[in-house]
Amino acid sequence: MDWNCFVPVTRDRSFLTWLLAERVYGRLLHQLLSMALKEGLRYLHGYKYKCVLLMPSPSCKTSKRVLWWLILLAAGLLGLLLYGLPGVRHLEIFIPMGTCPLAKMSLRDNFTGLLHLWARPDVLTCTSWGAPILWDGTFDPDVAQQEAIQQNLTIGLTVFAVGRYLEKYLARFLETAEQHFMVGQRVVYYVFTERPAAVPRLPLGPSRQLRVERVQRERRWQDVSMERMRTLHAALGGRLGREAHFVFCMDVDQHFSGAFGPESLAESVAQLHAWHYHWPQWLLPYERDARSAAALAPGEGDFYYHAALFGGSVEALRELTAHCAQGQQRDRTRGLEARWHDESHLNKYFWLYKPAKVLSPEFCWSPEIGPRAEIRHPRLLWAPKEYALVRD
Ligand code: UD2
Repeated sequence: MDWNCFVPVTRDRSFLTWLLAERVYGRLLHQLLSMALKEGLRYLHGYKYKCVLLMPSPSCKTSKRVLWWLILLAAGLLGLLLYGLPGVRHLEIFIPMGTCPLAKMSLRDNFTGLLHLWARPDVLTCTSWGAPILWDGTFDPDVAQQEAIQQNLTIGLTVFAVGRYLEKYLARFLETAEQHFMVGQRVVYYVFTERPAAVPRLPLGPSRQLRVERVQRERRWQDVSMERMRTLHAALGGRLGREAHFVFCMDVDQHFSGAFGPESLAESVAQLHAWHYHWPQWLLPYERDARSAAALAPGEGDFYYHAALFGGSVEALRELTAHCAQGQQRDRTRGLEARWHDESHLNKYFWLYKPAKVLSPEFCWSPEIGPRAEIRHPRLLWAPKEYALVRD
């Protein structure tokens, strides 16, 4: 059984397993919630006595802050309990993302030139190692467009559509990529599937090509997802690597909704996961089993990155895919499988080898979360997850 953002997700269809998970989960949350409430009431009582009835002192300020944290904690736990209510989930926007210490300094980007990191004081616009986090308003898309044309680039976009994912998602993914992905640039799509004949032949814009590569169909969806690393590694060492300068690797169950241009290019590019970008590090769903090659120890990890979108130069991606494929293979020989499969290995890789550019969740947003003021211009949207329909 897997856990998706604290919600147990059964991969098998056993009702008993599901029921057990529901009970364990429910009990755990119930205990946490009552602990938070009890602590909160105790504090409230002490606070009222000390700071309202007696003389207010400087320690009252601290108490007030602790009280607020407890209220937020209780509300957060309640949010988890009522996970289905998007309104409750919005409380997480009160968890601060931190501010960019470089915001007043000039951070330059190969494609956009000077970045306006201070233009978005509401969000974190750079990492601790000095990489930009791209949010709408921090870059000039026209400058990036001109720079990419001058460099005469070819940009690859890879996507896997195996089994029912092909009929369900591929056409919309490609149609919308034609409207929004690297418009005005030379693009080569690489579709990996076990049924090349079923790939829709769409009319493509000038300087845009579609190549279809046959892959073997793995029996388990987890293996389809993980095998992508090995297949991509081979493809990057072959024709894809020869014809593209930069490549993006994406999941197929999403569609473009806004301009996704060369401002997103860099030596290595990681995507902040829409469901986790406000969460504190200790809550992030990294692989924690120390025996796994994907494991991150407590205290490790910068952000939680999304495997539905990563990219970079051909050389950088060759290294990334080799690292992840080797990690997955090592786990397999030990009888292990990382919690979030290829995504766990990707997160380990980006912890060890920091990405040169990070894309904000605006670049890959889940509409299920609902609208947020800080998500001004979503460029890629997740399709609703219909696992029962597309997975075996
Ligand atoms: C999450 C990640 C995904 C990957 C996966 C691993 C999201 C949006 N994505 O996806 O990047 O890390 O977890 O657990 O959270 N595919 C097929 N046929 C299959 C199975 C998968 O073509 O039978 C391809 C397809 O491109 C799909 C991708 O693999 O989009 C990832 O699989 P998924 O979307 O079912 O996994 P999901 O949504 O849990």
